[in-house]
Parts: sequence; C-alpha cells; structure tokens
Amino acid sequence: MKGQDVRTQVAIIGAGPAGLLLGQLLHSYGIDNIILERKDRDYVLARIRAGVLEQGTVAQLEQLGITARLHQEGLVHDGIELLFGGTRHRIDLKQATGGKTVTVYGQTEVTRDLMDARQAAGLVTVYDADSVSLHDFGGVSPRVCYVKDGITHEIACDFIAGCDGSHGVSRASVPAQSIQTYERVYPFGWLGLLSDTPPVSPELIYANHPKGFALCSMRSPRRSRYYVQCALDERIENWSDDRFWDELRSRLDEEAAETLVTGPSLEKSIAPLRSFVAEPMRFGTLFLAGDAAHIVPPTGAKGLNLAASDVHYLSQALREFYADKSSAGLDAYSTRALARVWKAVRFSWWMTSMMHRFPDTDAFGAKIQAAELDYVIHSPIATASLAENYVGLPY
Ligand code: RFL
Ligand code: PHB
Repeated sequence: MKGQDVRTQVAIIGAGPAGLLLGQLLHSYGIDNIILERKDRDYVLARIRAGVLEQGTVAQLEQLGITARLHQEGLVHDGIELLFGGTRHRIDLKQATGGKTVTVYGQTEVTRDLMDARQAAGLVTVYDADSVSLHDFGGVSPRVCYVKDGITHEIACDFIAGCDGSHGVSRASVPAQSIQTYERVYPFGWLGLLSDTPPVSPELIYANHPKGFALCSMRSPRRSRYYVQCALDERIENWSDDRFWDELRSRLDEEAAETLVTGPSLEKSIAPLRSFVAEPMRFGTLFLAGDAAHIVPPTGAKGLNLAASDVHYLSQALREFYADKSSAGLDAYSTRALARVWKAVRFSWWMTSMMHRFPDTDAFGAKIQAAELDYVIHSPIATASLAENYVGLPY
C-alpha cells in the first residue's frame, strides 16, 4: 500500500540531538522540515550518552529559547580534575580560557527539551519509520521514502539532512567511490554505570591508573555517571554492580576511594572507542551532520558538541539559501564543518592516548604518559591548550 505523498523543504533523517536541533533551528528561520526516526520516542530518550555541553551548544539552545530547565538543573563547571600517580590535579578551565565554562546536563535531557519544543511547535516527527531510503540526492528531485505501519510513504524535498548516527542509512546511501573515510579503532572500551548516588566530587575526575582509565562524571547532585576502561571482549553479564564499584574504587585516589558512595545501577553498558571521519559531508542535496559523518572517543566529551556545531553551519547555510538566495554557505558547509571536526578528532584522540592504558603501553610508554600529564598541569600554555579544546573551539 502507498500513502499520500507529501512535500517539505528539508527532510531530516534521525531524531537524535543533531536532527532535533537542526529541525528546531530551521523552524525558527521559517524553513519547513519533517524528521524521520527509526525508533520510538522512549527508545531514543532511554539512551544514556553524553553529559558535557560546550558553551556553543548551550548558546544554540538559548537562541531557541529552550534553556529554562537547562539553567535550572544544569551544573556549570569551572574545572576538571586529572588524577595520575595517585594525586588529583585541577585544571581551572575558566581561568585558563578567560572565563569559559562547560555545563553538565545529560544528552537525554537535551533530547527531551528539543522533542518537547518540537511537539509544542506542532512539527512533524515520524517515529518508527522503517526502511528509510534516500533517492536522487545527486539529481534534481530528491526524495525520501519510508514504511510506517506497512504503508510506504514518499517525501519530496529540496534537501536531505542525514542526522542518523554512525549506523544510519544516509552515509551508507552514498556511492563508496564518492566518500573517503579515516578510522582509528582503540583496543579497549568503556564500561559505564549510572546510579542515583551523589557524585564522588563536585567536578569531573579523569583518571590515568596502571589498571586503566576511569572517569567520575555526574548528571545532577544526586545522580552519578562512572566509567572504567575495559577490554573489548568484556561481557556486561560478568560485571555485577559490586565488581564495578570495586574496580572503580581501585583506580581512584585514597580520598575519593573512601568517600565514593555506591548504590544499585540504573544502567550499565559497554561502549567501544573509535575515531572516524567521512569526507566530504555533502553529496549534492544530501548533507551529513553529527555522528553520521564522524565519531570521536568520549574522552574529550566532544561527540554531541560536534553534532551541534555541524548543525550550526548547516542551519545557517540553509537560512542563507532560502532568505538570501545564496548557495555560498551550502557550498562551504563541508569544508567549514570538517575544519572544526578534525580539531575535535585530534583532541579526543590525544586525551584518549594520554589517559588510557594500551595493551602495548610498556615502561617507556608509561613514562611518556606521566611526563605528558606532568607537563599539562605545570605548563600554563599546555594547561590553556587542554582547557581551550575542552570548553570547545569557537565557531
Ligand atoms: P545519534 O544520537 O546517534 O542519533 C541518530 C538518530 O538516528 C536514528 N537512525 C535512523 N532513523 C531513521 N532511519 C534510519 N535508517 C536510522 N538510523 C539511525 C537513530 O535511532 C538515532 O535516534 O546521533 P547524533 O544526533 O549525531 O548525536 C550524536 C551524539 O549522540 C553522540 O555524538 C554523543 O552521544 C557522543 N558522546 C558524548 N558526546 C559529548 O559531546 N559529550 C559527552 O560527554 C559524550 N559522552 C558519548 C558519550 C557517547 C557515548 N557512547 C555510548 C558512544 C559517552 C558515551 C558512552
Ligand atoms: C558523561 O558524563 O557521560 C561523560 C562526561 C565526560 C566525558 C565523557 C562522558 O568525557
């Protein structure tokens, strides 16, 4: 069966942060859009992911007027701590960057705020959209087809925004010879646990320990998010909560180990770490944004924020196209976005290399890591470089 065909200006694939933010920004510029999402709303909201927002990301949400909850519940952080050799060292982000900070506010909450705003504006999101397929984005009549409740629908559009993450259909629809990919797979993953326990420390702790990396993060003064580096073949069933807490505690400094409050997990999962970039980010009328185009390991807290900067460039370009009849922004999109993407890829790779134990980290490698960490905390220039990247490069 075939449903009624519709038309929109921009068909957006994916209702993650990239797709939802793009949809809302386009709407604010008077540009009509439809979002197609493979999963249902609750599934999307249940994914526990990022926790740290750059000021640029917050600024975009502010521009949309959807920061009431973020300003009430988000935690502004002026610094992070690096733990190595059994001692914690504070990086004063605010001082090192001339006043910049980050905001701890879960991706789940950003997604919920964007979904609520979209619903309030009466914009169309098709959840449970199966078999999404992209057509003629290299030609003159781009279209997106999908199946919903057994009925095939077609959307005619001016542009397609591929915001469907790393396993989505958008990038996969581009002929292999038109795309160049760059990848680094790391030989470990992160085992994460979410719990309703107070955070062990008011600021994030990034730990380099002979047993492997650990991260103490949070979602609120009552909810903590912790990670430990684990082998790629670890199985989640083998990690009882008690085992996780013991492992985390063993990688912390004495004070943190003693004050760590443990409790039952709300969520526990293993994520492999990977750097990946696909170039270019534009193919005719198809534009990729967010994880659809690139992946970074979470060590630098950059994934969600990169999705937001891509969407900034893309939404500005589309606004110029419709309001000023100029294609200049669309033509520059891929180059502009990739320039910022690669800097975040570099930073995330560097943080990952400095903080983790690699299978081939020998005594020499461990000494180099220790020297690098010592340099980072004692050289104001190195401190400033880490801080500048952590709070987010301008765009
Ligand atoms: P998403 O969030 O993956 O959303 C893509 C959406 O597209 C849908 N989809 C499809 N829809 C229709 N048809 C298809 N064929 C489709 N295929 C897929 C999916 O269901 C989904 O809803 O990508 P987006 O929007 O680009 O957002 C990217 C971010 O989610 C990601 O970069 C971050 O979560 C990465 N990340 C972090 N980023 C940060 O900025 N700060 C952090 O602190 C941070 N921590 C993390 C992270 C990612 C992690 N994991 C699990 C990889 C911590 C972890 C552990
Ligand atoms: C998180 O809170 O999930 C988080 C925070 C910082 C990171 C990665 C993940 O670098």
